[in-house]
Amino acid sequence: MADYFDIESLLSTEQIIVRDAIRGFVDLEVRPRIDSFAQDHQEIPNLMKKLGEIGALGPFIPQSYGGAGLDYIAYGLIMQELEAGDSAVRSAASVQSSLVMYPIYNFGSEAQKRKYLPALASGSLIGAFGLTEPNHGSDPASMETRLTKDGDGFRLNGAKMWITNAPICDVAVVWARDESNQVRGVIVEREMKGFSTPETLNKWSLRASKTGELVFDQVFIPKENVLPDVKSMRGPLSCLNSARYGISWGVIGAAIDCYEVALKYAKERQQFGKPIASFQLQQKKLAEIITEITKAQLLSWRLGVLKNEDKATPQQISMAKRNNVNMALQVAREARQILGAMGIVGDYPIMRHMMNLESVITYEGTHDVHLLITGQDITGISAFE
Ligand code: TGC
Ligand code: FAD
Repeated sequence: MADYFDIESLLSTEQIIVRDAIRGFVDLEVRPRIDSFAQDHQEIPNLMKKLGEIGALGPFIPQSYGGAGLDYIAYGLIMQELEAGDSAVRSAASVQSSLVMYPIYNFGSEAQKRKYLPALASGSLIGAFGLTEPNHGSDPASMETRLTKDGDGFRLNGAKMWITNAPICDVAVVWARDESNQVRGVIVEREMKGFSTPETLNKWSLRASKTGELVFDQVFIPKENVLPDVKSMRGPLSCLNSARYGISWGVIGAAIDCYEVALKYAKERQQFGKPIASFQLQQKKLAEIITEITKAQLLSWRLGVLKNEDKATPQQISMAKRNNVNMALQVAREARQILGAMGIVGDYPIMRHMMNLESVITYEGTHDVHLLITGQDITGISAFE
């Protein structure tokens, strides 16, 4: 994979071994068939179990709970390799790891950790994360989903929308306001009465990932399924920090895939009796692409070092997510042009990456929201209030 500034020499042997193992998995299990699954609007069969087998689920969770006990740079590299295959594959791993396992590990009881984490790490349980609602996307603090006391437990009412893996999830970590208006996290299980998960169809993006709603109609939640250790927006927003960090790495994989395909094509495709790579306009595109990829790699690597030292701020993570996703989307657009008409067909991955990245630039905080987070950080004035 493209590595213009020799980032590899900054990696440990363990990080390289992990990266290469995931790369091998993507070459074998994703690249040969992802186009047909995406065209058919289907996820790769048994994807979560396969991701569990290669240690891609909850890699930063300690081994005692079924995780791999890896550091955050290794987690980033896993996301990079998976997203080089398809953003849907990275999405599956990042939701399971950062949005389902992370909150159970950080805010759950010992019993919840023992019950759910090993099964989520192996992929025998599929998790979903419910924060966004039909009326509240960028402003999740205004959520309407409610948790009210009922005997020895609670009743959950409301709906979440645009939820990755909702139609196929076994469990969902769902955020709701309780009667004291505090934000609580609950673990909803598939078989709970009153819980349904209608699928959202006709997407032009992330077609190899299932998306849907989580609907709660008087769902009884036993008190054992409430996360005990968080009672504010800090809960869901901390999960987002972990997922956004992974996305900042993941999209580099998608961008490199587009770049490598475009570079090879430009050297082979002849027009006016010469390879199109010999034309200055095409060289400008390719040179700018590798420059932007390199800047993004350095940003994510440095963020990973800070994260391993527990020093990465949410605002730094926002900057990296925003910059790198936008970079990857621009790279995909430029790379697709280098392929001319060939760029629009599924024989090449670029158009699929481009369409996926339109979701990635929207979810986990939109491009605009992350800019405003930086704006707030540097001015001390919130544009949200
Ligand atoms: P604000 O008043 O600033 O803060 C409320 C409380 O939260 C704390 N906090 C954070 N804690 C940890 N990490 C962060 N990044 C945090 N940001 C804020 C804050 O300290 C405070 O704590 P406390 O204890 O004092 O109460 O919050 P706000 O309501 O004004 O919102 C700020 C804003 C707009 C930045 C936030 O709402 C936001 O990030 N909105 C974007 C929503 C979003 O990203 N949704 C993502 C949904 S999940 C998803 O998209 C999954 S896609 C998965 C896939 O397929 O890969
Ligand atoms: P809105 O918040 O309505 O925003 C619309 C536009 O207004 C955007 O351009 C936005 O930047 C802009 N805007 C909003 N507020 C401001 C402001 N203050 N200043 C300036 N501009 C503003 N959510 C989950 O909880 N779990 C999931 O698993 C999940 N998976 C997803 C999978 C896919 C494929 C997609 C597309 C989304 C997913 N989401 C998930 C939801 C995602 O997080 C939201 O779509 C996102 O947070 C934006 O919310 P919204 O779509 O309601 O847009």
